[in-house]
Amino acid sequence: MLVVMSQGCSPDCGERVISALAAAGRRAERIALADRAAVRADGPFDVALAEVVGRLPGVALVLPASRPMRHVLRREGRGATTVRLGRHTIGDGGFTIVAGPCAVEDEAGLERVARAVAEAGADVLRGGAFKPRASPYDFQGLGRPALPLLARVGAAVGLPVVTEALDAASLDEVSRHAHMVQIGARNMDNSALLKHAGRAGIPVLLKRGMAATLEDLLLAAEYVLEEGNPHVVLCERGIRTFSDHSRYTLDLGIVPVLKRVSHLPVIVDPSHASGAREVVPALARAALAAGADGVMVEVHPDPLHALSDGRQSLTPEEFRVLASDLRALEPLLARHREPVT
Ligand SMILES: [Mn+2]
Repeated sequence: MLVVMSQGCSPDCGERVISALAAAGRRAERIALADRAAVRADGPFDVALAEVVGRLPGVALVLPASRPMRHVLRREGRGATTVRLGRHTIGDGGFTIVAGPCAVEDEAGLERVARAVAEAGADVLRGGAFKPRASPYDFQGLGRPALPLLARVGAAVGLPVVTEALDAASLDEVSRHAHMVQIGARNMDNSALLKHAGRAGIPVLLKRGMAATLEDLLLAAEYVLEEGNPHVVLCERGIRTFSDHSRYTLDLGIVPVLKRVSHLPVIVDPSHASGAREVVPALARAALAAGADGVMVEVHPDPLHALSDGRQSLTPEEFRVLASDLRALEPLLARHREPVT
């Protein structure tokens, strides 16, 4: 458990936290974060104890984490981080809709989807060039040739582009053609790639690993920020549980917690989480209600014949309905996305 103190709180406040933890049988020690003090306690996270400690004077946050974080935690007196992609900004209180095919398959198909999602009100175009697939025998993406294609089509429909990189070489390629690089769930704990993205300076869409805790995800983002790149958007995309009715379990519960403890924008990917087209709109609407800064949704002109993830891809018409529902709900739920101070 990590108890983050307010900036400039007196040493007495820290002592009171340590005493309260000691009374609950926890060994605790004072540690220094970048701009303030914190107390780290041994043992598992305890919700009731966190509530008791959270009410003590001078306590800013109580986190289910034990390792220090210098950059990703919410900072007093400073607003939430916004990430700019071309003319669009993520995390400014608006709701960002990222949409497009799982993979770029060919120019004509990409152009059809891009036009459809742009007309339906999407803010950002997605499309995979390098695909990290579960099987080496599955379609691996078009690779490098897909990048200029994405850039051309994005510019033609007026949308910034996000696409995934798998390693340092593909990240450099992506940086030359896209507005944002995605680091996928399978690469979330690839610290070399995270550092490389940090040094590259390009905005990063960081997806939560399928077995990553809140602390794991925040520490992964910490790698990018530590290298001097503050343009990070976190993405919940479903975790592995015992559930057998969907591909993964969308952990919407992490959204309000991330928004409370971190200044980074948070978006939700209901497509990869559910793996099922008919479930995606409900989860996307729920993500908006949970306070996410946006969603990322897969759309394909002919899902039955998609080379990857067709089962979870919306048709352009289904996406048009979803986008219009989200835009209608957005003003009702806007106050839940306002930066917490
Ligand atoms: Mn996909």
